[in-house]
Amino acid sequence: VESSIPEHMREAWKKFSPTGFNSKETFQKEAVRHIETTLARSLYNCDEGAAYSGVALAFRDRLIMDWNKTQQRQTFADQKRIYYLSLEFLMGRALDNAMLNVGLKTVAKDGLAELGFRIEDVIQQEHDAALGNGGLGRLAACFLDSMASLNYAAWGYGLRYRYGIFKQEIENGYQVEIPDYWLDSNYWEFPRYDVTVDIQFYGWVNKYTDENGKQIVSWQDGEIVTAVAYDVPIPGYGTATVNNLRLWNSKASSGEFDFAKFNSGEYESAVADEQRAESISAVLYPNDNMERGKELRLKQQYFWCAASLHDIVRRFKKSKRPWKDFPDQVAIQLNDTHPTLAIVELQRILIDIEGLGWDDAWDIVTKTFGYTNHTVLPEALEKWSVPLIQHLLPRHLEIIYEINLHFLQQVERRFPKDRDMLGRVSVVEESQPKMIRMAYLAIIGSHKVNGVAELHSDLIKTTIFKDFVKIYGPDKFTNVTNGITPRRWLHQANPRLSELIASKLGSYEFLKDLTLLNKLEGFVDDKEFKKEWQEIKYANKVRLAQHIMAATGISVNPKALFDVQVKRMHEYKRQQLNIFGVIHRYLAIKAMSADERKKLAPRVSIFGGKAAPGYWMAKTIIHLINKVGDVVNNDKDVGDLLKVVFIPDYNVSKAEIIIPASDISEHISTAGTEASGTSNMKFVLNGGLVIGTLDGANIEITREIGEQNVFLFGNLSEDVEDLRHNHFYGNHQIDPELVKVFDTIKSGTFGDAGAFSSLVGAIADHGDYYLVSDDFNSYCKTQDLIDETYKNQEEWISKSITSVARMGFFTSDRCINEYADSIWNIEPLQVKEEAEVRART
Ligand code: C3B
Repeated sequence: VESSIPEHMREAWKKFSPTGFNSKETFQKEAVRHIETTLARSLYNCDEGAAYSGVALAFRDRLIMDWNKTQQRQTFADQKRIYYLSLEFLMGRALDNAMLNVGLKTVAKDGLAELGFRIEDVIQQEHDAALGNGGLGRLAACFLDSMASLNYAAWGYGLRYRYGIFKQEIENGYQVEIPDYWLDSNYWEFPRYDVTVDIQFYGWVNKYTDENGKQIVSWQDGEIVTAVAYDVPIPGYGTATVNNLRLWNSKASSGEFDFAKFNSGEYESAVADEQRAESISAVLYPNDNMERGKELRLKQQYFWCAASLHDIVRRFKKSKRPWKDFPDQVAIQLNDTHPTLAIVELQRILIDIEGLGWDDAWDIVTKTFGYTNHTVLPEALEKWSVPLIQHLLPRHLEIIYEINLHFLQQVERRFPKDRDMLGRVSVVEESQPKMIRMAYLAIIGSHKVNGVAELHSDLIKTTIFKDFVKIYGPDKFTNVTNGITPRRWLHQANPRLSELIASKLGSYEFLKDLTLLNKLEGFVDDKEFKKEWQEIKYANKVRLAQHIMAATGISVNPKALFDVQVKRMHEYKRQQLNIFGVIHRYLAIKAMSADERKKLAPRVSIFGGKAAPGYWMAKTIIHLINKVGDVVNNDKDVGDLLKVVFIPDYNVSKAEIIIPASDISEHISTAGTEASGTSNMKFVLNGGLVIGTLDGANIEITREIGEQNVFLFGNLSEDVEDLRHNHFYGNHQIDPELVKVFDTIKSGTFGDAGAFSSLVGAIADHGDYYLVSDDFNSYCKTQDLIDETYKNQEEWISKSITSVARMGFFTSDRCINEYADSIWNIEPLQVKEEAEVRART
């Protein structure tokens, strides 16, 4: 408040507040001004990169004006806020989204054309913001979009990695990782050098009684690293709300950078200290569904949790409310267990710094937090070794033990006869070394725990968290099925389809209320409409074919059936099942007569996805896909009937090209392993059909769009355990068709067979944990059914339209409203009418 301009001077100020642009001319004026002054370029020296920069800066100005007003409005309203803590925000590009959300894309398009640029080319200059691995990170980005679009007062908190997820290149069929330095020409962040938090590590715990006889606990010495805030504006669609994503950057605290050392000539060692501090936010860990227990990762987690909580507490304290009001003002959502230390940190702040009693503090903590679980895979469930936490965060370890003690006492009172229960649910795993089970800590410290699709939410209740359901009762556990933002994943990725839909529904209102799509069902028999629908798919396939040519040199026929599997490479997602199916198809084609070949629908099998750099098996699958491609694509017998493509460096902006171009996409995880999946929703929303197992959100998609519109196959999740058991203790027979595929690989058809022996061996000799062999037959049969169905284009298009019409449920807007209702207990903050109404183009 001290920093605000005195009342009587505000008129002078307001006179000069920027008003932004809303016409072609004013847009051009702003863009050219930025190009000539901010960037020091001229009309003799302006390439597409400079044009992008100028346009981005102009739109950034626009956003930040609304951002300022939103922040004022939210401060003034003094209502509850949502804080979404996520180590990953996979945002992709920002410019197109900003143009769309402020409703000025047409203005920019026309303005740019007059200045000599095509808007598509300019948009493509932007480097993806790739601060995430896959589904979990992209979900966080969709949530930010929905929270702003629905006018919730919401902040995202994350880390400002200097290097996002690595760039993938393919060399001789192998994945090669290239660092993704993305911060040059990033116009979408505002450094707040004045918003800093000092974060402590290491040191020791001092306990003493002060002069008033009070017990004091103080965490002393150790090392201090400073967190500096970088703010990223998050515009809502069709609203003036612009929320904030705050990313923390680590730097040496001024105390840490040792000037004495520096002056005394120990320059290198002073710089080394500085670099050590900066390394905390240097790089995103590239593992998806896999935790590796590295000390630097734990440092990242604490650094980010502590900085965020400090910020949240600082904001709350400005309101001068009593502490018991904290949960009425603050809802913190934990995106998986990565931010679980925030629970411990809030308890520490309340008892050690603010002087609350344990029980009062703990009551506040548990009312504040909600925890979302995103996986049941054992290798992804976080555990941290006790010695490591002891070393890095000695006070937090004490608090964790105390939380556990209180919890176990409560369990013992409720289940006095069940001694095993205590060992099973203890936060401390009695291993060597002892480990802290972060998911258990997250459950104990939260008032709600949710899974991300119905099957997944049921599974966590009956498997990994079964005991906790007994202890807390079923109401603590809930489901919120994931969703996606239709702004990016329909309108932005597939503008022509969006336009066609709008022409039938009369407006773009469906982008705000996706259930309106159901009106499309009225047009499934409209010949003209169906023709346009088909043409748009074809145009999207032509666009993808061009990208494939540019990226890989492979020529594909856009009239062929495009069969796509793009997602992180993981054994449980079973890209190996897909490529084995492709080999099976290749063998079948080779064995066909010329006549039979004529009847087959040509197909392009398209793969994309990154493997974690240390995940050998996933890398082997990439290698096999590429080697199969080399052989199949150059086989004269095959021609256009089958092409196999691996698109390198799958990311958000490539997804926007790939997804609208698919006829069939594959979501074929072993039943019970894929918590939800979200690309399945994106593909169907863009008029693609899916082949899938009864896993994750596939089940709910099927329920919504109808079984006749989905190609389902494979074993059910309830049978997986028995099947696995049989592989080890029964007589494990590999499917004979799969044996032929293996024999082909072993014969060296795709190069050195030794390169693939571990992949084949995992199935043939080591128990086939992911049930590839069990599902192979029904997978291949279902693929044959797809070929048949595709031949009847009329029927195919009807399925496509009907499916899109029934996808309303899967918007992240619905999902966020459910969180708001059942977990956060928060209402939107309405924006005044005049600001609300915006041109939507
Ligand atoms: C993913 C899951 O694997 C997906 O099924 C799910 O749709 C998304 O989260 C979003 O809920 N996930 C991930 O990307 N990374 C993890 N560490 C755990 C789950």
